This record gives sequence, C-alpha cells and structure tokens, in this order.
Amino acid sequence: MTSKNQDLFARAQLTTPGGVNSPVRAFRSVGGTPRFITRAEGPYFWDADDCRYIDYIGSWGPAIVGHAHPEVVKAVQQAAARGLSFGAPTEGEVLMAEEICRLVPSVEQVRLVSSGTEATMSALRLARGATGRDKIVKFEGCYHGHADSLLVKAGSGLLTFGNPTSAGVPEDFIKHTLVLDYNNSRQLEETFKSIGHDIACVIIEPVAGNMNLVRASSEFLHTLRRLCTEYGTVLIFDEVMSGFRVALGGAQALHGIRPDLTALGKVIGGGLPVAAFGGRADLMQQMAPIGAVYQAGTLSGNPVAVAAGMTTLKLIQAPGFYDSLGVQTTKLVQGLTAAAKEAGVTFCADSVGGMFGLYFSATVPTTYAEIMAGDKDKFNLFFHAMLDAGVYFAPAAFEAGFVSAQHDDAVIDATIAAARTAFAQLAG
Ligand code: KE4
Repeated sequence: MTSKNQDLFARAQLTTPGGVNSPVRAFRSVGGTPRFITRAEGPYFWDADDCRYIDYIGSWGPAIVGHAHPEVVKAVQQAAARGLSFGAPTEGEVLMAEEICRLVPSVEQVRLVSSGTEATMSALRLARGATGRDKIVKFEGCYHGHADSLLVKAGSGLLTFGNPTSAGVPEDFIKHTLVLDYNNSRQLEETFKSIGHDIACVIIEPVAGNMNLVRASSEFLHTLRRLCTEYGTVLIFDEVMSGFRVALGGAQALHGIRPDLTALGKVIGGGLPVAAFGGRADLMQQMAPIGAVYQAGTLSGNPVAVAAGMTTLKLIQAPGFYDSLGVQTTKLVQGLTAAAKEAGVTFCADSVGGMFGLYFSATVPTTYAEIMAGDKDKFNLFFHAMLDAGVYFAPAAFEAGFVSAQHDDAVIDATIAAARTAFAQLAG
C-alpha cells in the first residue's frame, strides 16, 4: 500500500514541476518521497501519514519561536479578522519599520517586501542606481534568492542540483556578476585593486547557510568592509537567514560591522511573507517614490504577515532567548559529534546561535571547496536513517539546520539517541 505522501507526490507532479513549489522540497538531492506536512506545533510537524517528526528546518528559519506559537496564531487571527490586505499603508508597517531600525542600528530606513529574493534584488538595484556602476560581487556557495543577476554559481537548490548556473539567465545578465571565493581575503584585495572603482556592490551572507553553514571569518568581513569603504562600493549583508537567527542584531552585531544595506526575511515574517531591505538613509532616500530607483509590491507590508512578524520579534526579545537558543543548538551539535565519534564515523558539526551545520568531513569547512569535498552519500544515508527515526533534517547536504525555542532537552536528547543508531548503521 502506498503512503499518502507518495499518493500526494504522484498527484502533485501532474500539475506542478517536480511536485513542489520550491525545488529543495522535492528530496531530489537525498532521494525518496517528500513528506507532505499537515500540521505543526512547537518543535514538531506531522506528515500526511500522521507520522511525527522533530523538525530542524523550521520553514528554513522563520519558525524560531516554534510552530503555531499561540501568541503568533492569535495575532494572525485578529489581524485577519480586520481584513487581509488593503494596498494602502497601515500603522503595523510603521511599527515594524521602527522595530527593525531599533534592533538593527545600521538600518536607518527600511522598505518591507514579500520575499528574500525581492529584498536582495531591490538592494542590488539600489546599489547600482546609487553608484551608477554595473558590476556586482557575490561569493561561490552563497545564495541570495533567484533574481537573474544573482543566480550565478548560487548555493542552495542550484548547488544541490549540481547546476551552478541556472538556464534561462542571458549571458548579458550575468556578465557584470563576479563570483569570488568565500573567506579569501587575498583574492578580494586583488579584485578591488584591479576593478574596485567599477564595483557597485558586494553582497554576502555574513554567516553562509546555503552551502551548508560556513562562518565568514571576522578578518574577511572586516577586510570586505574596509575595501568597500575605500572604493565607494555598497556593502550588502544578506541576513535573510542570519538576521535574528544568529543573534538579535544578526551577524553584523556579532562582528561589529556596519554594512551599507541589509536584506532581511524569514524570522521577521514569523512564517508569513515578510522580508525587507534597508540601511543608510542617504541610499534608501533614492528609492521611489522620492528617488529614482523603482521597486514596488502589491502585498508589501501585508498587515496579517506583519502581525505574525511583529509578534515573533516581540517573543525573541524575551530575556535570555538567544542564550537559551544557543545552548540548545550547541547541545545538539556536541551530542551529534559525540555520537558519531562513538560509532567511528567521520563527522563534525558547527553552530552559530540557532542555526547549525552537519558535515561528513574531518574538520569544519571554511570554504566552498571544503564543503564540496564532504561525503554527500554519507549525509544522504544519515538523512534517511534519521527521517525513518522521526527526525527531519534539511533534505540536502548543502543546507543549514535550524533550532527553535521549543527544542528543549527532551527533544535534543531524542535526536541524539536516534543519531547514535543512525551512525552505528553508517559504520556497520
Ligand atoms: P526567498 O526568496 O526564498 O524568501 O529568500 C531567498 C534567500 C535570500 N537570501 C538568503 C540568505 C536565503 O537563505 C534565501 C532563501 N533560503 C532558502 C534556504 N536555502 C529558502 C528555501 C527554499 O529555497 O525553498
């Protein structure tokens, strides 16, 4: 008898490419049948066969306070009862803009949009409009959403599919996009020395989460900041994933670096579509309707989505929220590392705040090349062993994982117990 997941997946593929609305969900990197989720609560979600999983995706970051948090659900219900969307400004958008500017000091002005792709695409356009330059720099393994000029050797889904450059992106659209090596300061210096005055912006994930988790070294980020300042290049921190995930003020707070623009998403929507881009007021003032750089969105600042985001932003400011999130995430990665060592499996793990990386390699990778040298087949075997045990990690070796405030000791201990068995199977 087929499972309901299999039936749904077969049906889905008749009407939707790959049967999914975002490629990574299709399990093509790990194989097997995607789980169709019916409900979620706290650290758990359930699939169409009513199997329960400990969820380490958290909707790829947004579910930081846990799924279906009563206060978030109530705020959404109350907002929805007042109307879903008006296409006109609301007080909620003012409150959210003020909150983002207060929590992320480098953001002096901010524009709300509906996805991380919109946020980075708009920040890029602003940087080009403000500088009058065309060239942009990104880093191999970093993913910034699917805007054409950024879909070049992207990480995330594309890397997972081993398809470093998307079809359908004209050569003309990417000829201004330079892809450098993450954590390579020497290459950065050389590049700026040769074409620095032609570079409109550099966009970076200050904690990379789309080639798996890879930390940018503080030296690398400070070099980047120095060079952008020296050459009048706009420094864009893509904190769609790391913002409010690695710390309340994002990775920029951890490194004490003030980017010129920041892209945000995920957590600020609490699971509903809210993203944002913002930064120096002199740059943001160049945005329509007061400036020459155009950007717009029917559902930008949507009142129901903003209600979910504002409630989430309130909850993450509870005393000790990030201390506890960091402790739980550290317990997870240390427990997994110990379990792998007991079984004699080559494995290591790392975490920053509430996000983590799992690596089937001897040392924690610091570059894209080191990530690619990891044992992807071992990851896939581990993924399925854990899935069968009711633990849902990212269905791809090149993704980060996420812990919520609801992943308590019992949840972490259950995960590690399942991992002991999974690692023993791998070693066998
Ligand atoms: P969205 O357009 O998917 O909302 O955001 C794009 C984006 C931009 N910047 C960073 C740093 C991101 O991580 C993302 C999206 N992250 C992926 C996770 N690998 C979303 C999951 C998916 O593509 O389904």
